[in-house]
Amino acid sequence: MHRAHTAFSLALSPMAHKNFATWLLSSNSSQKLIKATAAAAVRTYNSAAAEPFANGSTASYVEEMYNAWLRDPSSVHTSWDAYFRSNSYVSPPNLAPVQANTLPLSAFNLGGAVSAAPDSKTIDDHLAVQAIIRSYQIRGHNIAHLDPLEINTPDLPGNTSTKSIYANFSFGEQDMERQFKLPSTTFIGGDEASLPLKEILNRLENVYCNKIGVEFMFINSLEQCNWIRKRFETPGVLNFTPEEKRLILARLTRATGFEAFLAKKYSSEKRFGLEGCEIMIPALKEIIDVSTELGVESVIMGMPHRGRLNTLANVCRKPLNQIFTQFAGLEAADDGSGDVKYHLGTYIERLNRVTNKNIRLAVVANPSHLEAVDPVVQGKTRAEQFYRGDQEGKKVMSILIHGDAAFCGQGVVYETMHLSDLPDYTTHGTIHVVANNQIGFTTDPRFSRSSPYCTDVARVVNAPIFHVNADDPEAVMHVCKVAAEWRATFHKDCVIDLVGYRRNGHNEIDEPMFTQPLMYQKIRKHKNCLDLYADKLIAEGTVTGEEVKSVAAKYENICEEAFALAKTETHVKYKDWLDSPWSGFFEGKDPLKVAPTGVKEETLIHIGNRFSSPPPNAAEFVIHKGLMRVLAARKAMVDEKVADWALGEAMAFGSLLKEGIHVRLSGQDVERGTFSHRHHVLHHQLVDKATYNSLQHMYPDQAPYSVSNSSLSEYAVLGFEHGYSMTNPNALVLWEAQFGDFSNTAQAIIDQFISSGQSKWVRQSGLVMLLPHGMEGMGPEHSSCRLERFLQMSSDDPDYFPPESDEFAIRQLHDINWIVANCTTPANYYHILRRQIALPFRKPLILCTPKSLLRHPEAKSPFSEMSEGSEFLRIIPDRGPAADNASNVKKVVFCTGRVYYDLTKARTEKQLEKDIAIVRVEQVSPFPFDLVKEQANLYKNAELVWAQEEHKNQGCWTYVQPRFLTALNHSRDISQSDEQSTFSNTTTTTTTDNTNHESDTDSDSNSDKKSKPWLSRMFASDKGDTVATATSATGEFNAAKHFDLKNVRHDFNRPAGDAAAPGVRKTKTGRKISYTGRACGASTATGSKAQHIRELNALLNDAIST
Ligand SMILES: Cc1ncc(C[n+]2csc(CCOP(=O)(O)OP(=O)(O)O)c2C)c(N)n1
Ligand SMILES: [Mg+2]
Repeated sequence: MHRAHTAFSLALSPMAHKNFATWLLSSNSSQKLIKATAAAAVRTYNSAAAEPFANGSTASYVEEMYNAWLRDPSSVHTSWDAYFRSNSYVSPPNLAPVQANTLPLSAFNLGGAVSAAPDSKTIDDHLAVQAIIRSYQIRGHNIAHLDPLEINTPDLPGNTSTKSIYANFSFGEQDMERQFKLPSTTFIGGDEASLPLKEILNRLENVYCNKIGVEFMFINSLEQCNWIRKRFETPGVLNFTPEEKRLILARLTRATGFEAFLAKKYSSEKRFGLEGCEIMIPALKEIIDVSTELGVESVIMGMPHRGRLNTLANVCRKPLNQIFTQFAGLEAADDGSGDVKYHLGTYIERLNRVTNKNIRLAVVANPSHLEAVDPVVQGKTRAEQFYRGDQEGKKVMSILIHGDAAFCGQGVVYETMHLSDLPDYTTHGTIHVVANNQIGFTTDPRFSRSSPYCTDVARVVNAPIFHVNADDPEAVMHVCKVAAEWRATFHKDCVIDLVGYRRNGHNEIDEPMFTQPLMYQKIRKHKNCLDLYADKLIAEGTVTGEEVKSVAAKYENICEEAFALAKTETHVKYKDWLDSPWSGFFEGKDPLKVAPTGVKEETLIHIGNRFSSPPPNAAEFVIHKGLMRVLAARKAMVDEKVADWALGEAMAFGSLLKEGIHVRLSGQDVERGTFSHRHHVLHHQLVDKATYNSLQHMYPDQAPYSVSNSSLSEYAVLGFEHGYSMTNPNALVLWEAQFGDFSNTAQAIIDQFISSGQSKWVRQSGLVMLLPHGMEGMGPEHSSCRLERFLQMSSDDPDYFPPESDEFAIRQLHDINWIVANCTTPANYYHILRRQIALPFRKPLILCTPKSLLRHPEAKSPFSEMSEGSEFLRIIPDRGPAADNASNVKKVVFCTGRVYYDLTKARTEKQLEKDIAIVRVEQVSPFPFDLVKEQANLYKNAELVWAQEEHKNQGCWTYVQPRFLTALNHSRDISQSDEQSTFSNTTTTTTTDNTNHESDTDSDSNSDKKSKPWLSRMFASDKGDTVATATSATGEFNAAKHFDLKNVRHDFNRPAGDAAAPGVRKTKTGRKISYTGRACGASTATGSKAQHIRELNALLNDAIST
């Protein structure tokens, strides 16, 4: 404490930088730096104190100590007093032992002064040399030759020449031959303990200011700093054997040859080539080689467009013909919507020829949204580590590849970085590779970031950053080797910044001279990396010119053969582009059979008892009194055989765990639950970190349960859980938003992955999104999860009533992109969670979850609704007097979610139980057409109303209205000619064809037409012939490819078939559904609590009246 204080005040005192080390500070920013240094001194004091005497980081401290001691020996700690009085080195308390290459100063003949006790000048000079060494280590990267074009330097203050490192110091030419002892914080000496100053400077210059710029001195660990210093400073680290050089050359030849081949064969196609940064391919291979050698068996990669095809071809060794078929515009032979070739993923198992070990490589499919794939890769990696029991990340690792502009521009990079060290999210070190071509589309770095480097974001997690000139293959390989070893040693993130350039425009068709004329003039004259390296190897005699040519020709032949093979392909197969195959999951399964979701009552009782019990060692484990009451209340419910929301959820989790299904719940504050209802983790009130999680102790052979409070991020954490869910279908992965509306900060994950992943990339996911939702007077935020948005993205056709059969529900689920539901009972919540696993396929589930219902006395379910024979109810019909007296019921109110409880209360108060039926739509999408029809038929004389508490333009209304009409039209007599007339706004019907209008009585008779996608139905010719379709098994339709314009019927006012504008279509009997609820609103605001209650009452009055 005392020393920390001293260090702080010394650093702040003007003297601290007057006499010493002023050269460290550039004039214009010195004040800022002094403060920063002061803060850093305090923050990093402990690690600095562990350093041996007079090393770089404590040099100024020791100097000040020494000066203070000269003035007044009693002003310093007695250990320092003893040191300064002694003639030889005495290790002060708490300081690390002398290192192998550290000898007392007195052991040297320092500049001719033969003396047992060095004079103060000698000490000053040594301290200065040490400070110079440290300065190189800290700031050498600022002036390293990183840019192959030599036009961009990091935007840092001060001089960029070497002199700036030590210009203000007083060494002159005469000092250059003086021998200086090397501190233990440098390895430039190798076996030598001292070197002449000139040699010290030369070596430092070479290590830190050449083609590699290492940024690492901000790391808070001395051990890690030393580790890095050793890897870069040790003499000879950059010496490669001829074999190694040939391997680099061969790999570079392939990387370069691949782009050249594509350019030749598909000159007008976009491919986002890697030219200017081809070294990325050998770099990735080096990382993988070294990592495999160190034990890694599976590498999961995420990357954007740039160099993606090259990576697939030359890193993953994906068959070239499969890649080339992507250029041919072939039809798909299977599911998948033909996402562009540089977005598809892949998965390959192969032998690594360098290490002779088997390795799995996956490149995760990624959307255009740059960096969105990062957390997905991390989640997938984490899951793979989990399932392999790889708790330290020794077998599975991730590599994330970034563009320079995206890496610094996209916030999700930062959010993902912050997962890197969290216990339940870490992947034990990710290697980030930035393909830094010093441009983003058309924008220069100086306009796209405010930080000196595009990699600065990584500093927040203390990741070392290795900048390297992409034109120096050997420097790049060294950096990659160090990065792989770093990860294997410390299991922490690190960054490789490959500074190259972009030879062409953003894509190959783009003209870069419009915007970067000078840069491109330089690029045009710049030899490519392969040629530069080949010239070097030829000049030094490692290879001959003929060899270089023959390696290139050989690869071109390989490409030609694959090209010929690709020409024989007639279809692309999306199955070849799956990044997460679920081997064995689909095989032998009936795709339309759902396993039962009810379980034995004794199982429920067992889970309930465990869930409501304190830890087995309850006597020592002190639980908060409030939680004792919660547990007691749970126990009482179990005794009564009823469950509230939290208990229903625990029943679902517990029963799945019993069945061997891993459950993972993640999100902000999920362990307790935002609304303090869950309490899965009990905390010992007296012992830190002592916790008990009963769901982890339900059964001895259960699957693991994990519940994790996450970082305060939606984008990264939702992406992470999505990635986790992709890995293994036999797991229930749930992400919970704090309040439903916060999910919109993860919108890119929702849009780009969750809603569309299957249709784009044939990738299924059973991820559950729990979104607290309900207008409860809490203001514009915290109320709505924006259910309407999820519904709008649902692929459920509003105008198509699928054929009715026993398999209606499962077929709908099979065909939909995701499920959207709003359950009102714990039992239904329990069933829908279990159904996620019971389904023979996986679909994401968007689930509105309640807030006030968590404690609502009526929102409870008897065990009988969860036990064997019970199931998820898509609709919960009215079970009261109205149902017994259906034909006399005057009104049926359909609703979803918590408003149901308000409606029933109002109905009871008004004694209208016989007159008004209330039907809950629990699964909103896919829409339960069949059950709605059934309910409407049951109450045949009743008026039909949809009641919702959300505003009219929000919630379910716009989604359910057209679907109600479709459902109703199937339940009433309605002839085709009648139907014509029911289109009240039909103005320009240009066809006499009625064949697309569905018969209300025989829904199967038109099933062929109905089962066609809407575009196909819309554009079918008058004669009923169909346009060519690319309908996949999942019902996707590639309109762009298959528009047959000859067949297009130009009638956009009135879609053919069963489509109709919402609200205008009526049945023959005039049956329709009307809306009751709030008017449209610009936000989800309901005003003050009082206003909210007024509006809710108005809704209830309206809905509950006859
Ligand atoms: C989130 C997002 N915003 C914008 C874009 C459009 N866009 C595509 S590439 C690109 C430039 C990317 O630059 P950089 O990250 O440096 O990669 P490079 O293309 O240079 O390899 C932009 C802005 C995008 N794909 N994703
Ligand atoms: Mg770029």
